Amino acid sequence: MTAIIILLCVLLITIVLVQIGKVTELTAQIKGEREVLRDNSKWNGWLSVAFMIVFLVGVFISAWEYKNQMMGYGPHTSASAHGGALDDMFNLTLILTGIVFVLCHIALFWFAYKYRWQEGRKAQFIAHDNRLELIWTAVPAVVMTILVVRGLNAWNTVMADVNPNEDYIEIEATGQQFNWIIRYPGPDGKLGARNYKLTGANNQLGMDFTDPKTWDDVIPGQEIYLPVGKKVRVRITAKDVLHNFYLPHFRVKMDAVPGMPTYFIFTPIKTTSDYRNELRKYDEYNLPYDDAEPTGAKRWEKFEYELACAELCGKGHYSMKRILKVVSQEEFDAWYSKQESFYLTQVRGKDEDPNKDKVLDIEVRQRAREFSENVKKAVESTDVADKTLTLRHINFETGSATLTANSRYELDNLVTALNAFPGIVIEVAGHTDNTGDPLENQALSSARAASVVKYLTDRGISEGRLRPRGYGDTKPLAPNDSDENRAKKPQN
Ligand SMILES: [Cu+2]
Repeated sequence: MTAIIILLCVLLITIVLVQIGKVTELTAQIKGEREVLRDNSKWNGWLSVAFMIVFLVGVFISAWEYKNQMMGYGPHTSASAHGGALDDMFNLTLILTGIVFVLCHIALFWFAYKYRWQEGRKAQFIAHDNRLELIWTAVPAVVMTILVVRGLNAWNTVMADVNPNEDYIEIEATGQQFNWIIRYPGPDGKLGARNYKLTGANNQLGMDFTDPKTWDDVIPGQEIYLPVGKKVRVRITAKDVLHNFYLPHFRVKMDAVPGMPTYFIFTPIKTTSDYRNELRKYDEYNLPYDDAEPTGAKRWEKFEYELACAELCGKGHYSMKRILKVVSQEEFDAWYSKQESFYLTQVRGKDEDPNKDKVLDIEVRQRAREFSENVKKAVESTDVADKTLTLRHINFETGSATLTANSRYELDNLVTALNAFPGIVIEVAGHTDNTGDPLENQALSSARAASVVKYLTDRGISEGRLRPRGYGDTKPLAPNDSDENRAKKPQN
């Protein structure tokens, strides 16, 4: 039905147009062709002038109206050190092309008016003019040279790589459908190696955990933090399709290309709260953030820097937005110290951990720190519970009193503690789990306590300070209800 109506409408409009054509022809015949030509020319001329004025006024009004949404105007000044140079380039280009645009626009429509057809006027033809040719070749060439040279200069400054001795932090952004995986180096300041063949459900980046530099790398949650005033080098990669690492407030924009690492270096110069305070001066940012809550937070209070993907990378493209917080160095350090190593929290000890049988340097350091804190507490405390130290990382071969190679780290911590506090005397208590014969377990626990004592005396601790004792399976460290718990064998 709708189709028939549309068809009818088209038919009727065609008939109307044909009829109008016929009427025009008829009037032309009555008035004479010349008369019609003169009228048409006059109308066209005046309409050209009207269009010239209306369009120009419209251009200026809309440019003024939207200037705050355009980069570098109103509230959205650059928040990075290099951004100002890029904004200046855009401004210069805008001014130069703006002048050319206005002149061309006026000339085009003024000429259409001025040289409209008029009775008795003949066109004057100019075949060639060297001076004109020179002017309109030389002027654009000079202007283009200025723009290109300035542009190259800015490009070389913005894209210059960091000097290895410089103070900077390097992070990594990997785009995938549809999110950014951001990786920070751990306290070593270095990002570990990656190998795409290692990519898996629990290792989205394909981090190579045989490289010690990956051990402390951090993959933070939704919010990304950066310290103000510090140079940031972002390594940019992609896993599937083209993405684009885009921080509009910092004038940072770089393609993320699968198989081709790119980078961008920038220095944030305004913290999130600095930027909010700038927005505060503008009326549009003093409107309520949520229209449903007119007395609630204002727009400037809710402002956040955003990381977006500026490549149409698929239908979930929009969801690649992330919040970036630029904070003071102290706030950054506080946030950073709370971040946990991806490897140690997600991968360590699991099947995919290539270092399962090794004790890592960072673990050794961490255990030594924990141990010395516990010893200090035990020495100072009067509570019996505090005086019992569980040596969690000492293990024996199953059913034997032979210490595993990895047990030495904890025992060395104990040697350090005994040397630090020469006055203390300890009871070394051996335990077993409750599988097997209780009598045998009793013997085994005593033997285990003895091998710990031997280890300690071999390292210069006097035997008089050590009281070995076997508790058998009577005092297990963990309830004897699972294989995992049975593996825990404390000494105190
Ligand atoms: Cu994307």
